[in-house]
Amino acid sequence: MRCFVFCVASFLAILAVIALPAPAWSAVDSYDDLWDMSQGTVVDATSGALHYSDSYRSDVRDMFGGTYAPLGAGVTLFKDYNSPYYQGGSVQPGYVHFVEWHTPDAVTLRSFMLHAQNEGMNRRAFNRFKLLWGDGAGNWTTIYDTGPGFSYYLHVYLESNVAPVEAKFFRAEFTQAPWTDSRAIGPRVFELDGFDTFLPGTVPEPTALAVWGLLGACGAGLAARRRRHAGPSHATPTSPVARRR
Ligand SMILES: [Ca+2]
Repeated sequence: MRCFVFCVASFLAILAVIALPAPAWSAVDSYDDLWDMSQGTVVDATSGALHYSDSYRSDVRDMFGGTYAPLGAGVTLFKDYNSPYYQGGSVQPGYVHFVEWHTPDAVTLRSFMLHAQNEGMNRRAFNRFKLLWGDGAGNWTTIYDTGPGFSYYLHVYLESNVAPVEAKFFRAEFTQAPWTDSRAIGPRVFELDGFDTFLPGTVPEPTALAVWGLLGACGAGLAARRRRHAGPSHATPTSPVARRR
């Protein structure tokens, strides 16, 4: 009985701790993340940002916290066409816009956040996003892939944990979505952030682990008490390998 009371009291105490208000978290652009220009990130290659003239151009570095572009500083617009004043669309649905960058030193990536916004009517939209890491020798491995058919209406914060990867070279791909207005085609990306932590609230907190550990211990204790009252068990021990099967 004393064990039961102890377990219940401990469980309620821990519940009181984890019931305390947790800091609210909402998706916001970060300017000190692993990939931010403020941390020394360097863009190595890109399919191209919108560039009609020196004063009417975007900059791919602006999706990493930069403010280089005279057109919409802080936001990257990928190219609409290959060259200024060329009215034939060189960017077709399915075209893969990309950017490659590296960090000063290898980092451990555990999550990312992509903030993008089209302009309605599928202007500046993409329908697939891929994130990859590289070995510096031109070999790329996928970290995250929405798969084809990804869609969002107007505004998206795409965020996800990833299997931790230690890398210095990264690549992002945005597949051109069909458009309904040919005056604005190239995807519009506000920010792409990388983090060495998992997204808050998506992994078990130590207190939660303590609850499950305590429940497990209590369950084992109560089961042992039942066995003592019920007499010896004749169950055949099962090996860990057999249990996994
Ligand atoms: Ca950033």
